[in-house]
Amino acid sequence: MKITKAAVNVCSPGRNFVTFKLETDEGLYGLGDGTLNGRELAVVSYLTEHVIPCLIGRDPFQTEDIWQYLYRGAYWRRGPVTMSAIGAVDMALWDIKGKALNTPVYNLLGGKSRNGVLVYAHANGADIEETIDAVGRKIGLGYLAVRAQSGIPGLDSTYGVAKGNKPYEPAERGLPSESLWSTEKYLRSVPDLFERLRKQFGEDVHLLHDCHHRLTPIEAARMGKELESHHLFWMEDPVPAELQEGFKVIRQHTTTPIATGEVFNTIWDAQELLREQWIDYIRMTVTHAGGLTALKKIADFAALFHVRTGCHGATDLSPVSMAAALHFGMAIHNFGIQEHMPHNAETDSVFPHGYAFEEGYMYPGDTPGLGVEIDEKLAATYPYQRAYLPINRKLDGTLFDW
Ligand code: GCO
Ligand code: MG
Repeated sequence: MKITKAAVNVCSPGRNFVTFKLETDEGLYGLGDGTLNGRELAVVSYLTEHVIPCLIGRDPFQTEDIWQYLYRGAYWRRGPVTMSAIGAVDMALWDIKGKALNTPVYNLLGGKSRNGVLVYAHANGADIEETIDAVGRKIGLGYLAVRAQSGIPGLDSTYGVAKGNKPYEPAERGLPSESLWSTEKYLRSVPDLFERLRKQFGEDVHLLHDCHHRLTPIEAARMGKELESHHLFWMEDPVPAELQEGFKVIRQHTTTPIATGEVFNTIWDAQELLREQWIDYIRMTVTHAGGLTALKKIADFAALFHVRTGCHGATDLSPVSMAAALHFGMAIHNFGIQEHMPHNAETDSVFPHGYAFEEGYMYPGDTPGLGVEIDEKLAATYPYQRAYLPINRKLDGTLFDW
């Protein structure tokens, strides 16, 4: 079998998605997600100008060789744009492989290791009362694990809290909006939120929280300690992770489990965190980590150090990436949990798919390959729109981490 054609589709059914499509001389095609939130067209150009011409004529079964060709062959390694482009190609190749062998992708990754993929939902509220209600609604929908983010008293808007009645969406059309930040106010409010949530919902539900890289190691250590009695499933991205050693301080002070890695793109971003056992969950995605080929190796390496996966699954990852994550989560042994933010109805109709949610778990379905399609005609009715993630400033105006 040979690759005969490749193209990139950009659409915006509510938010932007970059979808890569590979076609073969045997009439099979594969899809991959290359969406990099807020920097979508950089990946499109990388794929169109630099990658597609090199793929024509290759054997799509050579997932390993093509991965190495794109990673080593470019000379310029790593980085979110490069790795999302490689991720998109790799996903499409596995999709083709599954279709050619007439089997779902999870069977190519080791087969089923579990009955379903445990997922966590998002619950957001402007204040503690609203967040408690939102968590209750997610539990009512059948979720067994819920991430809770609440507005902070004294701050107008903050990470994870939706504007108006719309679901929280991590990108906005137009230029970046700005929010205000106070670590002091944040550190005072989070323990109260989880105390109230445990009182209300008991110990059975898994509760998670995302700090979104906003603390220093010693602040994160304090927060982890104060949250210990509320038994969080994890505290996510407590600090920016460029300095992997920063996690050592947190680890020395608290038993609250730690997750990080949604912005990582290769094993080199995490190898010290893993080797030193400073984290409990690694959150890299199939898209941004360079595809299933790379993520499988990362998960196997993490397994040596008792680290499980907790892949990023926000709405800025398309249904193609979601499907890949579910096949992956079904197959690997050290799966921990998968993030699940349901896409809007427009996105679901542009990307018809076989995966489904039921009673706390998701299932990739048994369609050969990844089990996702793209309706290109419909996609064309939702053209690309420039959009950005917000930025964040401290109360005195200093630009801060978002
Ligand atoms: C999460 C994330 C998202 C990201 C967004 C970036 O845990 O789901 O932190 O909200 O910020 O996906 O593109
Ligand atoms: Mg996060």
